[in-house]
Parts: sequence; structure tokens; C-alpha cells
Amino acid sequence: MKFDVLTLFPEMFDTLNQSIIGRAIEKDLININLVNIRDFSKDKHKNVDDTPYGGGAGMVIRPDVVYEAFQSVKTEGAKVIYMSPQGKVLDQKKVVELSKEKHLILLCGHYEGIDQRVLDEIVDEEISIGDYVLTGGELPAMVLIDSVSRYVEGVISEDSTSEESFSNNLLEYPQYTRPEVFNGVKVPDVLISGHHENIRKWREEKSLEFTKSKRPDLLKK
Ligand code: 4H6
Repeated sequence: MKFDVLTLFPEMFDTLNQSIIGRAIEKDLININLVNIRDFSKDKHKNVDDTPYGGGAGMVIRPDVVYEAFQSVKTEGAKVIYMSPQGKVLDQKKVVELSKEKHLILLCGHYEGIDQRVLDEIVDEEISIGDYVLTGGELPAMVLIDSVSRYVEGVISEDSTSEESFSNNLLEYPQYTRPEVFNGVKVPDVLISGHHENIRKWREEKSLEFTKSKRPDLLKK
């Protein structure tokens, strides 16, 4: 799977070279190409933003530089996603859907956002990671890349994605490891019993109990 990220701050994405996503990049299961929007400025000072027409605070990113950056990476089947607080909120269903795409182009806004004309021209979907405001679309783009990459074949074991939270609208059951007694608290006996059917039932009950108490809204879905 190919991700092109159009951003003014490509260095922010260095953290993706760690852990599971870092390994997926090394194994060529995913490819993340960072495109610095500033490289497409024709201005001698490499300016990419300007004051908003109509007045108001802050700066707006110019449509022409974003368009040139987009032209440099676009392919026939690519889906262009604008990371924005005004988008549809990302959920696990959307994550799975996006993992079936071959090529995603993620557009990260900064300052007061991007000139509406280029958005209308190139954006297929507007996605938010939740109802709060951030300084830029870079963290949301990383959240999207991380969550989507987990569903790319070979990135993590299939067991891990099939049973997890949200796939069935239930939270995960609690996990335990050694030591068997920690601060005087013992691991639940059933998990040590070796009785697989009882373990399955116990975990199912815990999933339901956790969902009822922590996220009752999920049970209404
Ligand atoms: C596009 C338009 C995404 C991107 C405006 C981005 C939250 C999310 C941004 C802005 C984002 C999210 C710039 C508007 C800062 C507010 C970047 N914030 N903003 N929830 N910010 O996914 O001022």
C-alpha cells in the first residue's frame, strides 16, 4: 500500500519509522512518501501561505502550491483524503475500508487551512480523527496511516485484527502475564486452568462487562 503525504512538516513523520509500522516499511508492505508542499512554491522566498481574502486572523495555504504538490504524486486510482476537523470522524469500519485501497494521498492542512478552490478540485474525502482542534493535519495523518496499515497483509498477524475491539463493537477482555501473583493479586484461575472453552466464555463475559461499564454507547450500535 502506498501513502503519499502532502505536508509542510515532513520531519514530523519520522516517528513512523519505529516498531510495527517501521518494520512494515522495511519489509516494503507499505510505502510512505513524504512530499514537502513548500518544494512547490514558485516564490523566491518559498512562501506557501497568504492572508485570507475578506480579512481575519492567520494565514491560508495557497491553492497553486498544493495543486502542484498533488500533481507530482497523483495516479489514476488514488484516493485523496484531507485531514480536517470538519471531516467525517474516523472509525474502525472506515479504517478497514481504506485498507483495501492501493494508493492514498493524505493532505495535511496547517495555519487556518487551505484555499477552498483546490480542496474542491482534488479532495475525495475529508476525515477527522475526533472532535477537537489540532495545530495541523500531521498527527491525524499519522493516526490514519497507523490504523490502516495494521490491516495491510503481513503487517500484523491476522488473529490480532479479527478479534479486536470495535470489529465486533465490543471492548477487549483483560490480559494477564507473569508473575502469577503481583502485589498480592492472583491471575484469574480460569486462565491457568487450561480449559479452552471456559477461557473463551470468561473472556466473552469480560468483554461484555467492560463494554457495559466503560463504553455503553457501543452496545447501541
Ligand atoms: C484543515 C483545516 C484535523 C486542517 C483546518 C486537523 C484537528 C483535526 C487543520 C485546520 C486539525 C482532526 C488549523 C483549523 C488550526 C483550526 C489542522 N485539527 N485547522 N480532528 N488542524 O482530525 O486551526
